[in-house]
Amino acid sequence: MLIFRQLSDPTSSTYTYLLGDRASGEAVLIDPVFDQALRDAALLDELGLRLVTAIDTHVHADHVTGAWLLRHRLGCAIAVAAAGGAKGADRYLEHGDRVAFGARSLEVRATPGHTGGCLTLVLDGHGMAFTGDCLLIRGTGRTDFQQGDARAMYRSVHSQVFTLPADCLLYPAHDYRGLTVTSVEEERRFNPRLAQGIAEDDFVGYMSHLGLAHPKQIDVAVPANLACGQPEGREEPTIQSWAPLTLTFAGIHEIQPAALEEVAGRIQVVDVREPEEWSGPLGHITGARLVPLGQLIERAHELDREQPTVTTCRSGARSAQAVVILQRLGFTRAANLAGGMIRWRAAGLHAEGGKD
Ligand SMILES: N[C@@H](CCC(=O)N[C@@H](CS)C(=O)NCC(=O)O)C(=O)O
Ligand SMILES: [Fe+2]
Repeated sequence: MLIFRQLSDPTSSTYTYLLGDRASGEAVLIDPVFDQALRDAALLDELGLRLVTAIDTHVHADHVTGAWLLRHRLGCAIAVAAAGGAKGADRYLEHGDRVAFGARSLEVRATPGHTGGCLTLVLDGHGMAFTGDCLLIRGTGRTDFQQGDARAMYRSVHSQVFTLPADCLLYPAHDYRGLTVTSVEEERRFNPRLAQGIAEDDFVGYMSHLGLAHPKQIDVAVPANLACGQPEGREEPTIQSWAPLTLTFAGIHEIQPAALEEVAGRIQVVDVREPEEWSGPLGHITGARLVPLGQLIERAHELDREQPTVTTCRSGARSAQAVVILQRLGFTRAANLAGGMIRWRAAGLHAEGGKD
């Protein structure tokens, strides 16, 4: 079974694609974004997938790739186009290569035009292709920087993309209107730059009059991406380090019961249940402070913003919302007790007033 997720980076309108093979648990990410790498790692973890390769369709001009950061954290390989000029990858892809994940694989097609090293990745079976910034939905990538070449793009699309089956789904690296997917048939008929009947010279004329401003991040992004996204002084997104925490795909820092027990004496624990639950059979954690969720905003001044804070409740749901509220109020180090008091007790940990 194929696992497929389309993820977005709203700042740069970039799509990142996760493809996983359920049987083997192996996965690849296409065009991960530096600022979203922890989110992507959390999703892989929650889906029980192991990232084998991070692939960039090209040297991006508008955002920094997450490839280096994902390799650093998860130990995956980095694959880039040999023709792209980036250094520090583990694989340099050529036209016709395959990138495997479990029993599945992506076929590499060279589709220069937006940059000299642009790749389109075609899933085995030809039901899906990832066109990078070559063919976009009812558009194309621009061809006015980074070895851009409108003639090369026209030929790339006609020879490598429009030759795929009509119902092959096409997923671009960007969409600036929030559109998510198209198909070969749709683009052959309706792409305003490339539909049937539009000649190469017409396309070149169209592309020379786009009048787009340069991407805002180009001076930072291109040098960083030529090093596969190695930070070199740029701030690295990190998981808070005051305790062994994990970050969920929902965006909440979490701590497991055994880890909380280790640090409980040094941090503040806030129990956001109602008073009758606090004195009920699950009991409460020694030293915790009771602040019901409904009173958290008005009573936040009773808490120390500078101290790491763990929130808890019965199951870990209300306390996850408590973390969100505390963060909004300026608590920069806040995490949720995963599974709440139920998991705490199931782990055999002590609770004041708890009944067996
Ligand atoms: N406003 C965006 C521009 C991004 C941009 O130029 N994107 C390139 C892909 S890297 C492109 O081909 N855009 C096509 C278009 O905007 O129609 C930014 O500053 O990042
Ligand atoms: Fe691009």
